[in-house]
Amino acid sequence: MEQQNLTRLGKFLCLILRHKPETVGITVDRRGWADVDELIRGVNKKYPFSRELLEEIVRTDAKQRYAFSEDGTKIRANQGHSLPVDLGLTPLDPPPVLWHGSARRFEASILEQGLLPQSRRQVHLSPDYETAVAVGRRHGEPIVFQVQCGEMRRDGFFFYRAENGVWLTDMVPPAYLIPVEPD
Ligand code: HQG
Repeated sequence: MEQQNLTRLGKFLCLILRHKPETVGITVDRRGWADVDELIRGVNKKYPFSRELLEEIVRTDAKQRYAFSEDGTKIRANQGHSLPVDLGLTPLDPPPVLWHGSARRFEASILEQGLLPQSRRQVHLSPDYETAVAVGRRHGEPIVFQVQCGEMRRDGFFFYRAENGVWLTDMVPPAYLIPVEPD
């Protein structure tokens, strides 16, 4: 299938698996897993869909947003949920710093309140500066914060790494944020 259509279907899959499984009449379990057959039947009511197409979307997704269960009968989004799921990830020691990209219009509020998960379950942090700039640009003029994760960890905060390399934490108080001006 053409990349453009794959991307469109991928966005729909994100909506279902992260936010609104009811859109296609399915549910996800507390770990975020949806039954693959139910998902295919559900999506099929709106668009022609198949296991092959689902596998192509999962395989070609630029951010590796989805994962199949080991036996291939279930699928979930690796991160980005607003649904109340617990991915069951093991806390990990983070690198000394990670990065968060946001938009200029949120800067004052972030410096006052810290990073909050807003509509998602957790705050998303990028492993490198360039990725953070790209994440920030989705929202407008990008700004980037360097997040002092080593220090946070020593102070008792927990960090998790989603299967696609995105780091997750519950919130980041302003004291651990260093604004970095993009070039
Ligand atoms: C901002 C994408 C005001 C935060 C990306 C962000 C990522 C605050 C926005 C993943 C704030 C929420 C997540 C505060 C945080 N005051 N604004 N106190 N605290 N914000 O989309 O991190 O393509 O929910 O900076 O690549 O942008 O979907 O989070 O700008 O990995 O797979 O509130 O989503 O991946 O926006 O993006 P989002 P995000 P996907």
